[in-house]
Amino acid sequence: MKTWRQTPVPQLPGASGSVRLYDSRLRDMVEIPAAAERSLYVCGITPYDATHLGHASTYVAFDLLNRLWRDAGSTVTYVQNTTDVDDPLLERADATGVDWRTLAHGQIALFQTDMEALRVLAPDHYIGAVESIPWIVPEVEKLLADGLAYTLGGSEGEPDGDVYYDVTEATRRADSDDAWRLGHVSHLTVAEMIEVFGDRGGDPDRPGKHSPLDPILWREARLGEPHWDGGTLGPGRPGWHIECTVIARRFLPAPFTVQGGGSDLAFPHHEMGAGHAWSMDHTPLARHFAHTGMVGLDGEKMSKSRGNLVIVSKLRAAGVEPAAIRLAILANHYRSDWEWTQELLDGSAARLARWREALARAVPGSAEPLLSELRTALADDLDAPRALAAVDKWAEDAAAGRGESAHDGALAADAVDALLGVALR
Ligand code: 5CA
Ligand code: ZN
Repeated sequence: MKTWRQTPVPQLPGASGSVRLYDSRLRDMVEIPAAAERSLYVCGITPYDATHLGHASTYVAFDLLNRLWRDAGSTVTYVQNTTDVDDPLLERADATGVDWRTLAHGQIALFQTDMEALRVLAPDHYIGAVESIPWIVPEVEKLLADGLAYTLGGSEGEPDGDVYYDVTEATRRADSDDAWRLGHVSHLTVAEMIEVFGDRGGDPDRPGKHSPLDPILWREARLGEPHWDGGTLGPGRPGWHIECTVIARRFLPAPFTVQGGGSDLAFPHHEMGAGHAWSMDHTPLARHFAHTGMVGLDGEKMSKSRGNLVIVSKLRAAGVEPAAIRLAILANHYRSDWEWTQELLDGSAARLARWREALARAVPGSAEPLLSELRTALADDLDAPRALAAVDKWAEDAAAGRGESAHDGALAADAVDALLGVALR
């Protein structure tokens, strides 16, 4: 699938080094050394509604990592999917009388425009679930053949032939520290998993499953639902977790460096994806898992299903500058849960104006130390609030002094652009 237009990144003198990142599987900080190659998979949107601030903050967070690795001289391979066929998308299409493909294509186009406006670097591969179906079918067939998946007989209202992943059997086969077992990524207890599974795309109450937590791998065609050739599986469509697993395996090394997404994806999505990958070829899916905090509005997680949304494209249409939106996101640490407010946005627009005014009055010799502070802050678990404070200080010094170093103004602007993704000129 087409990705969005690439944002130019200014070249900076010197280079970033290793990055400390909180790995949510290890529940600890890890030191990721600078290396020639780095790989990143960030779970993309389900395109049934417009991009909201929660989505945007997740993509901006991983964009910081992407930028930092590039600044360290790494060649980064970045893959993002889009879940362009799924239950919520089909339900929305039905409810609004729009063809599901038209809905998905429209929302993907809008998302890509938002990402471009927010200067999120484009992925190297932007892959839809639909286009990945021919790669998924053989993997599900193999899991069945290996006894790690099973087919469910029909029950009331459900046809024969849905294929489920057997989490108990996969856990039973775990034979090394690296091997996946249920809870390997999310560390939730079984009771906690069961509690959230139903709200996060799972079907804990479906009769006949070996475990309530078994996720679906292949859903047999239902009347009126889109379906594709599934080889020996019969016509149908894939389950959510196997899509990301197969896409990541196809376009990235095994294991790749970081799997990213919001904290709501740790379970079941990243948990099950890691399981599928291990079951496929006894290699971890990703070396590290990183999760962003949830953005809320009026005390609740911002979500399409709740409808309490601040939509990026609507803000832009109302004349809000994307750089101000990006700064509002960066004012919060990516791992914290935070609230979107109008004051936050107003404050960010004012900050952007202060930084811009400072460019022409830069104190001579001030840009190199700023660049190094930005690198240090971001290398410490992507500490964007600390990076913003460093630019604030730099801008205050510029406003207070009589300097007007064109060199320092230009270098500071390049540093803010390359590392924070905020264009000041
Ligand atoms: N298509 C799947 C991933 S394969 C999906 O979760 N789509 S989504 O549209 O629901 O979310 C896209 C990304 O935004 C995910 O990484 C999700 O964790 C993140 N996200 C969703 N809501 C929020 C929120 N309120 N705050 C922060 N991140 C969020
Ligand atoms: Zn995903």
